[in-house]
Amino acid sequence: MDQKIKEAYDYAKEVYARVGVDVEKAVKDMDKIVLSLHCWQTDDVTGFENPDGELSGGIQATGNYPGKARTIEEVRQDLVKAASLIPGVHRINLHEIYGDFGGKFVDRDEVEPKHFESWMKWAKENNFKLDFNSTSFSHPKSGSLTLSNPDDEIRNFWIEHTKRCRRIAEEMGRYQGSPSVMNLWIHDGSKDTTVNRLRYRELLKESLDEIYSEKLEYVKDCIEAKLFGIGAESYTVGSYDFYLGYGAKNDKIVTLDTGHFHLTESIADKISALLLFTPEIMLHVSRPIRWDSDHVTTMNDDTLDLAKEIIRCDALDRVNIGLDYFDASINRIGAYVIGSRATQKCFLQALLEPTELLRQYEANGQLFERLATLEEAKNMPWNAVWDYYCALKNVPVGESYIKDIQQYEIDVTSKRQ
Ligand code: RNT
Ligand code: ZN
Repeated sequence: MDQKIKEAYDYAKEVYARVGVDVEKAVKDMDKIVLSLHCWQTDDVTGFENPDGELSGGIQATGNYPGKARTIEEVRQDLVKAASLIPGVHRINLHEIYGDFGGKFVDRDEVEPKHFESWMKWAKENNFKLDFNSTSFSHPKSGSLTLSNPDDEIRNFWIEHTKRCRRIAEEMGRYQGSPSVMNLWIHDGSKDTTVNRLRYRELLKESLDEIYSEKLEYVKDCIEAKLFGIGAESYTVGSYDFYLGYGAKNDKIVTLDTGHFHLTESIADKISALLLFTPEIMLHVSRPIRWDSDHVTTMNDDTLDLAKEIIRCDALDRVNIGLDYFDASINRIGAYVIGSRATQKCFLQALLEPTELLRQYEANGQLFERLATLEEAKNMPWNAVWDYYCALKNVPVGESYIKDIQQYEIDVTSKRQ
């Protein structure tokens, strides 16, 4: 390892020891920060069911940066490249539309574990574990209501789809010897004043009851709420209150997508409340700009606060960390690497927080001392620890990954026309 990196790390250990922080332990604990990399940043949420179709369901990838992945091989190649620039061992999060359908049209109510066999093998070979998502959007039957649709034919179609997705996740979990996190997000909602709010929510509740009636072993079921979508501004059937209630009552994991709340709402503050009433937490770490715009995650205050709360609650073993953004305006591999490393940096700072000292101050009513320590902690040399961690894991230190991505663009993605 570069001598300068080691020296800076040793100095950081001294600084942190003064406030009672064990830097070596923090570095070890970084291995518990397992990210679930969302496959959909590779190709702007297109998938392989209908590669020429339009993205629907109130979400949109904006931008036209060249070089998006067009095939399953390209998606995998890009994921492997991105992962090689992110320290640690991580998971891959698939959507149903990314199945290996062999060029044939497989409808959502026909999908089977066999369509994900090649993914499972690939993941094992590349030391990834897989997570999964049912896909309600970008389909002729998506409309504005799926699992909450009063039309039985459509509702049953989506129930069947979601049940099948849970079975696929079960197969993944069994195969990899680690439960697969199976996330359910549907876009159901409406653009303008809705007068039958209760009815659609009743229907969604009934659909979920039916979907979850099948007991599985290797699946962690998650339900993801949202505030609104494009074209569904007035009413979202699966609102936060709805899923929080459902999750608390039925022992389901509530997914917190950091773009799915009012912009002044603190997602960090939800952690300690959810932990008391739901089994685990799933995160979709994102960056909303003015709305749920799915910008690339950066090391901002929101993400830092979220990471700190998780560490302060000692909840790493109950929190699943997924990323969720899709920026089509910049190099997509770069987008993964920036967002993943930013999330890791936030968790590293959280692990280096002098929490014990802060708690003592708080308990003693020494609030000046608490605030002063929080402020000083911001400029303690956590970045020296980050460089050391990257060097230790044999990934590029600092901004040096930029040239790797530029080279990959020259060699690989720029040739995709
Ligand atoms: C949409 C949700 C959802 C999707 C993915 C593609 O607002 O955040 O998680 O981003 O399922
Ligand atoms: Zn999400």
